[in-house]
Amino acid sequence: MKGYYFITDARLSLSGLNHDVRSAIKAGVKIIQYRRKDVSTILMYKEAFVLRALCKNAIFLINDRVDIAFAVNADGVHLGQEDLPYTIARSILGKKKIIGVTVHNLRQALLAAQSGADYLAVSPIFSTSTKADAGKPVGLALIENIKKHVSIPVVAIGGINLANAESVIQAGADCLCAISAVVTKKDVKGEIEKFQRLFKKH
Ligand code: TZP
Ligand code: MG
Repeated sequence: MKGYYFITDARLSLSGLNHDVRSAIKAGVKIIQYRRKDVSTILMYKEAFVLRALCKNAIFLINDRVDIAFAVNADGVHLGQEDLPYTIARSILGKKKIIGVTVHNLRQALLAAQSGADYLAVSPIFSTSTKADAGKPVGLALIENIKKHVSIPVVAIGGINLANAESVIQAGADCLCAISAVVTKKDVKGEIEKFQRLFKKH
């Protein structure tokens, strides 16, 4: 697990969810997360069902919702600190599914890793307006610190753009996600490729 990690954002998207996910796939992205807030369960299910089919050759994860992940046979789920506990999600989804956990400090990172999480998302690295309740920026130092203590992949998220992405990779992030820097642009594929090129240098 290395490179650019795509997360949908229907509110910020210029071209729509399906277009963005297709662009990410065309750019060669290997992990796609469907993240959708404040819509009905039926709409989430329908959108996720379509995206699942688009992401045949990519890892397809669902944000927050273990039920939707199960319903569309996603490859797994991504959980924040206020979502279902990791152990409960694991017991519902089974051993084979991927479960990622967002962490904001070393204590949460150690706990998630010990529990069996498949990867960690460290957030928000920098300040961001994409997620209203993202909390205070944790900075690059937390990536470095977590990488010293855990062996599972670390995804960096929050306020990442082309100007600071290099520093995120230097700090040890295995993957990075940049939402607004990508989905608000006309050429989503082209923007993702710029981030991917940064990983090729390492
Ligand atoms: N989780 C933590 S920060 C964030 C999410 C979903 C938003 C990241 O968006 P951006 O536009 O890349 O700062
Ligand atoms: Mg969540």
